[in-house]
Amino acid sequence: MVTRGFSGRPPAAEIAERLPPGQYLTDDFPVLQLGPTPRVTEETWSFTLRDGPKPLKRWTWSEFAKLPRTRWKGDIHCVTKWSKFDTAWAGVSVDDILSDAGVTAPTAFTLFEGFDDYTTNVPFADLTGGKAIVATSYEGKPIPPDHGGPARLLVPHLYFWKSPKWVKGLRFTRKDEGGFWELRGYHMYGDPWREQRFTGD
Ligand SMILES: Nc1nc2c(c(=O)[nH]1)N[C@H]1C(S)=C(S)[C@@H](COP(=O)(O)O)O[C@H]1N2
Ligand SMILES: [Mo]
Repeated sequence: MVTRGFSGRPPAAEIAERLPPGQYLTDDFPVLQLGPTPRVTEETWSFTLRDGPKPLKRWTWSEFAKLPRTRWKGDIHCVTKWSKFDTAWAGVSVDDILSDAGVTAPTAFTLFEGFDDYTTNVPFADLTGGKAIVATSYEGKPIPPDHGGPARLLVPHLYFWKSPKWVKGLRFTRKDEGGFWELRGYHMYGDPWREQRFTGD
């Protein structure tokens, strides 16, 4: 009989199949960020949807908590080459955020912002159909501050730098504008399966 044993690791063949090129599997959850963890609480957190500079709608924590919840469980892939399997998140899908605002996407491009002023761009097409959520829980508990709590974006089909921690807003942009890492040599799209790590990959 084949069991997963105590480590919870899938068999080697399955690991190989689920790992994008150049990645290795870790059971840890490394913390990677530009600066110190900003102090953001449920009281000070809010999320703002903008069209360029123009605010379309803003939610406080308690307003956000009333939106429909979406769960997602799956694998995440960091450009520094670690991947983690079967991570479980819950939050509000970008679809539900837009529909609560009564907004249809005004452009095809977006830029997300964190409370630490980190930014990253994601095409709007990559946010729809449940492909992206503003997560407020991890493994059934509030997200720890080091991993972006109280709320972080999760766009798990792209490298993890595309998932801003302490997320404070989504801004539609006229054209595809690079964020922090994209302006410093990282790929504008960041598909782990096509190994789009750096500009030109
Ligand atoms: N706000 C913010 N979000 C961020 C970052 C950051 O510096 N600030 N770093 C990114 C990078 S490069 C990675 S790999 C992941 C790491 O998330 P983790 O610390 O939860 O593993 O967060 C991403 N989101
Ligand atoms: Mo990263």
